[in-house]
Amino acid sequence: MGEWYLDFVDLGYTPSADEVLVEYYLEPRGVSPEEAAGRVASESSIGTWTTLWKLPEKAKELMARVYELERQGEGYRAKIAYPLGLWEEGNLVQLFSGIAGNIFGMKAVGNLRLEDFQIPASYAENFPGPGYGIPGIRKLMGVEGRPLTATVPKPKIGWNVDEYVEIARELWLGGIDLLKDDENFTSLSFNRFEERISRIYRLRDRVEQETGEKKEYLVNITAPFREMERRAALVADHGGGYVMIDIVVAGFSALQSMRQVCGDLNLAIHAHRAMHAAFTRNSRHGISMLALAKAARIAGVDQLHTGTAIGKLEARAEEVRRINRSLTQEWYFKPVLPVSSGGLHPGIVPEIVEMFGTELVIQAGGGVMGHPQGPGAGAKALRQAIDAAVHGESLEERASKSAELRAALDKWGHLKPV
Ligand code: CAP
Ligand code: MG
Repeated sequence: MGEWYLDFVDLGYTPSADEVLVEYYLEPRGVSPEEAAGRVASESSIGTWTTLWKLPEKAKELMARVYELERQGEGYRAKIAYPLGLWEEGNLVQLFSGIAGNIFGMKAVGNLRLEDFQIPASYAENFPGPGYGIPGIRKLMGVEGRPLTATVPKPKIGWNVDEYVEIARELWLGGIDLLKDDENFTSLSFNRFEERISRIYRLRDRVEQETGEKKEYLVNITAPFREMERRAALVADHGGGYVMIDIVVAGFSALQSMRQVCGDLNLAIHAHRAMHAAFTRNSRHGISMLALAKAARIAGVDQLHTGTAIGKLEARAEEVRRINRSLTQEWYFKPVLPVSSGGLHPGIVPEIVEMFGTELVIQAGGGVMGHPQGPGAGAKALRQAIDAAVHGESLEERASKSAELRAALDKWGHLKPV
């Protein structure tokens, strides 16, 4: 049949220290596991469906190689080594065009998932990584020993600027560190970006003076690239410290460019991952959140949503812990601060701290804005719950001294939203 896929399989091969190593889960369809893995290696490196008239010497050096193939569940775990020469220096977009491109559509695999990848130092050195990282964020906010708190003024869209500013004032005075726009809230007819940030940052400066605490705004600048560039400059002009970018919908190209823009403007990047579950959720097909988290750290975000395991959105605790470790453990780049968000409220804060520790941002939108006594009380209840969790005090014990926490527990108890 003139095929050469098995030329990309060498199960006795030991990868060199200078190769990109990728782990896939795959389910062969109509071909042997070796051929299915060989097709993945071929299509993601130099090959196509047939042998060719001529193969330049360079191409032979750049062939990817399947070096491990083991049964796993309904399919196989394949490990593939990619020579460094395949990859353009500093171009994360091109890396994913290769290791996460055409291969997902191949007929020879019924399912295919990119589970994890490793890069050599010679590849990593071409990327800036996070500008702030956890140490920079902790220094910026002046907060140690507890999770940072964030709140989205829910409903996620609908407040005008006056209303948004008033809610922000109550949240910040109630003890929330980071005001956060929602992922789909950018600049709308009734709440334009320019007016909102001008008013919010003036308020922020007043509240900082009033409380003596650092306050910041995770302002959503997600838009076409040139507009993101303009919005980031406006944020910097107003003395902002962060921007928020929906990194999946924006894409790696925009993210890498915005990392340069934000580096020049000294802005931290809060990465929202809206749309990730379109490809991370299915354990047999797509791209793992672990791989997306590593890519985000390489691209240089400072904070990244990674899930709660007990909130309203799908994720297993061990998987979230593994993702958080991939963000914070020693690597080529500064550590990235995980963000736990999605269905959180004061009644389940101790479990979040128990599972994920305090090197974290805890975002509660509905869990603060749904407090019966309003945003300020909701903010206080969240901080009271965090303080109790950090100091090993039970919520009930703390609630006996904190009316706002009592009211939150009366409404939600220890409910795990679904
Ligand atoms: C949470 C949230 C976040 C999700 C994103 C929302 O609001 O603002 O976008 O946490 O999911 O819009 O649902 P609530 P993840 O606090 O009201 O649930 O963090 O898993 O990426
Ligand atoms: Mg949201």
